[in-house]
Amino acid sequence: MHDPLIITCAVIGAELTKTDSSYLPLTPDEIASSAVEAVKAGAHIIHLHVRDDNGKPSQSVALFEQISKAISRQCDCILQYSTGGAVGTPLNERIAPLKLKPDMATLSMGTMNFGGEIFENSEVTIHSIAAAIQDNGIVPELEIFDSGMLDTTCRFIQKGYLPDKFHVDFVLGVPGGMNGDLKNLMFLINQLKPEQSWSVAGIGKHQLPLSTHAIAMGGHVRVGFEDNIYYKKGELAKSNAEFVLRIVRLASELNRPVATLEQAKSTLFLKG
Ligand code: KMH
Ligand code: ZN
Repeated sequence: MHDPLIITCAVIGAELTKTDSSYLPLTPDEIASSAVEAVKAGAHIIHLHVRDDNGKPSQSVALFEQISKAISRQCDCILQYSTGGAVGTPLNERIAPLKLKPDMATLSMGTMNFGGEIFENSEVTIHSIAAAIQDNGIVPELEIFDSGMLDTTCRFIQKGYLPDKFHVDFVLGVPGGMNGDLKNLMFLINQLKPEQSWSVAGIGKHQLPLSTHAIAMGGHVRVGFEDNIYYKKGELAKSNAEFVLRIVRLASELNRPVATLEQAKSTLFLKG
């Protein structure tokens, strides 16, 4: 029997602009409203990046605070801050918003090519972010973009640098990481212990097939504009909520119950 399904919505990310899609939420109000709509559609976790006045990616503590408060005023959900930021964001900025003590924060487990750029996560960087997460009493979500990052995770746990109970998210399809082929997801989950909770974030066209397989196999799902802007080939999604609603419908068709917020918190090692 699988755990009830947890849905994450990654509402904007750091890379996309209005040139990619005019439907992207960029201002603080737009990001908060889009997140609230996604939660009302069924999302449990909001994976949060913020943008500044010019729509550029930012790790501003004030903006994270403003948007988090706006979301929390309007709905109950699990707030998960990005510590990845944008490619090239300095370490001190990546960890700065953690002092607001969100429920969760991401921890990317290795350096990689990220499109034409380099997403730097040396062991020193991973250590520093892991320490900041732990010091603020935040639950990490380990972001795995490639199989070696799972090996790094095991090494960090064995050395006691990370808790041995963790939730892992496979982000598949970033150019430079593992591609979104289902065989890659199978390879990764075959290395996990049976009780390990995992989710998958498929990039672009991989989002729908990987999400569907995750629902069927007992994993959890991340959708949203950060990873994919198309609802179907050639048709832009108009909102994050559309993606979430589709996952809720698929779960119902596949007889996978969707978690309550309390069930999601318990699966993710969050205190009620
Ligand atoms: N924007 C990417 C370079 C995370 O949120 O933790 C990194 C990223 C990962 O989005
Ligand atoms: Zn992100």
